[in-house]
Amino acid sequence: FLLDNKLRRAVDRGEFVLHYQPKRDMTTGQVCGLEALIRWNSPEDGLVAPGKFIPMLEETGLILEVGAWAFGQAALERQRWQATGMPTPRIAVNVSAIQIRRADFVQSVVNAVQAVGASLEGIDLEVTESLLMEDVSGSIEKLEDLRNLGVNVAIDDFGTGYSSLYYLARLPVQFLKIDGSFIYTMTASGHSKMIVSTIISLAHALGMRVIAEGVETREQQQLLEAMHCDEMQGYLFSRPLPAEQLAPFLLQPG
Ligand code: G
Ligand code: G
Ligand code: MN
Ligand code: NA
Repeated sequence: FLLDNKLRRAVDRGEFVLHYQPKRDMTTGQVCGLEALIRWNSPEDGLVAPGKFIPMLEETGLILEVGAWAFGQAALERQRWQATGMPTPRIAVNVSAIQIRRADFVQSVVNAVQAVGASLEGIDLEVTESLLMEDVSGSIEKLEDLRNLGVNVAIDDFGTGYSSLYYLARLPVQFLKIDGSFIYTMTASGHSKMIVSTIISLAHALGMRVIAEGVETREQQQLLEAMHCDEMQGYLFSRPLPAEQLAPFLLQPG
């Protein structure tokens, strides 16, 4: 209950920040997108990772408020970079089950960016596969509304849930993100390597682009290149960075 109160206060005081992890286009070598990853800048505890507070935000329902804030903040920061003439890749925002299950989810995203005087231009989202499979018809409808607003959708942590391939083909989704656990074990395990290459083929057959997450070594990158993976994300390319450290990164040539 203590954390509960601290989080309520954190929401009221605006103690959350977004860090941005660049995604690299494996063909051009350039930054082709950013993933927004929330942190809690706590006066008592410093920068707190999302694993430590997202579950509590979900339990208390505060995730609705914070999740909406994340969309507004990402749209606003992107608009500010754009105004300074900086290259402005698309930004993907993570969403929780509790957010997307709500009938007013799409409208809440639209409202959140309008409230800060920004637009949805260049904003995408990431959602886990189990979440979409929970309510396929409801998901399809919302994802289609989002696509009509120019928002791309990535299925996050792909390979760890229970996807129905039947439904996967029907979801209006543009990206699959291969879970980092497969990338991590890929160089040692023939199984993981086979799973990764199969996911890449599957995604391409369905007309989706593939993002490998958690890429930490050159060896992993080279394997992924040989498998025609489209994008990579991970410490090898860049850690998640605060907005003010991103500028030099976005300006560097591939
Ligand atoms: O670095 P990392 O510790 O940033 O993120 C851990 C987890 O927290 C990831 O699974 C990520 O999807 C989730 N996460 C990060 N930012 C957000 C956010 O703004 N909203 C939600 N719902 N989840 C987030
Ligand atoms: O949203 P998602 O569950 O995909 O969150 C991505 C998580 O992976 C974040 O916690 C992020 O900080 C973390 N991450 C990003 N790159 C790497 C990496 O190269 N290695 C590891 N171990 N974690 C990473
Ligand atoms: Mn993600
Ligand atoms: Na993930």
